[in-house]
Amino acid sequence: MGSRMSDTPLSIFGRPSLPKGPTEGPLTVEELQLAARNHAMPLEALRYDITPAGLHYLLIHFDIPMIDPADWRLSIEGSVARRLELTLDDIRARPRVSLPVTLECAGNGRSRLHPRPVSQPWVTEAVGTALWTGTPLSGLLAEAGVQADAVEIVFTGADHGFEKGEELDYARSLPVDYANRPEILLAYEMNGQPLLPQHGFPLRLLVPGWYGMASVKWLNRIEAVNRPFQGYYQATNYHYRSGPDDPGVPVQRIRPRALLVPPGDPDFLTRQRTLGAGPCRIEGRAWSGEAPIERVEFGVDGGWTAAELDPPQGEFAWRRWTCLWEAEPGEHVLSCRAIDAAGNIQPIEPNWNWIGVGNNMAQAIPVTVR
Ligand SMILES: Nc1nc2c(c(=O)[nH]1)N[C@H]1C(S)=C(S)[C@@H](COP(=O)(O)O)O[C@H]1N2
Ligand SMILES: [Mo]
Repeated sequence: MGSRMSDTPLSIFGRPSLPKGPTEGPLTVEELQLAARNHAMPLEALRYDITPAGLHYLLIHFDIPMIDPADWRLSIEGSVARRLELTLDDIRARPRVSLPVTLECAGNGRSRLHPRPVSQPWVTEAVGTALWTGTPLSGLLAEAGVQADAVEIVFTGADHGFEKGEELDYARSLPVDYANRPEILLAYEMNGQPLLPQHGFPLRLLVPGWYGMASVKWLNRIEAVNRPFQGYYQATNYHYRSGPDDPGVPVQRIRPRALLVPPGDPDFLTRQRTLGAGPCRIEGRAWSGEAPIERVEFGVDGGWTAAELDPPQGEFAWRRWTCLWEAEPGEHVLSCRAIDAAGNIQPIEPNWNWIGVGNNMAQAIPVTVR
């Protein structure tokens, strides 16, 4: 018992301290606690063009704020000609746009890294595609009159907490020019319903094509600033860093990824799949925030075949693909990889970095064919 305790940090109470950096050690209770709060999208939900809201992944750093829409206001302030303070009805009265958008957490794939950065331990399914409805941010920025000296727009959510000893609001920024792109929305509906509390009710920013961290939930303040924003989630976190002393480069667009719906039936505990021999229609989805999806390949035991692509359902949403597989009896590992029009090809090997972001290594699904 004593010796087990020393190498197993698995006790909620009086547990030894967390590993200081990436680790090969057992999963900690802190990671389990995060994984239970922030769920992924079950892979079978890749079958839907639009992910039902309850199956969409979630990533919430602090607590979900409870917001009474009657008291809630959005302020647009800072380096603007007119400070605006808007109710939800004011925002709903502005031009209305709906866009299918695939969101993916930058940490997706983290738990497949060796050593593993200690954080939300995603496997491969921190993704979802919703039909988001809102008003283009550019219209409200024009109403407020962003001044010529402004360089960035800062977006702040109502949630609040601590990370690495710093007391924080969740806040992110975009360059002024980027913030004016037409696809950037202030979204108040997801799949035709008001946002759920966990997805940012009553209003969230949506930055299509970028990893999820850019799409600030529970948005209540927009500020035009005249120097680059240095907030924790902008300047410190969400960087590709080689080690603790490397400032790294900012995480922005979603790297290409394809996922397949695991065929056959799962074992409850291991999720090992079993299916019958013969022709098997494999289906999946592929997306990239860098450029349109150009090709998807389906892999069996290290050999690759081109998949068929369905028509795209929008510039910012995943694309369905299928491939007919002649399943032969035995043990196999199924995989897939996406290639985009900018020539980005999804790697087979892990993309390691200090905080475990952007690991788009190909999925690997062991199956037994009988
Ligand atoms: N205010 C706020 N916005 C946030 C977050 C957060 O914790 N607080 N998490 C971000 C991250 S890291 C991701 S991946 C997405 C997740 O959005 P979803 O939970 O709606 O899928 O929200 C982003 N916006
Ligand atoms: Mo995320």
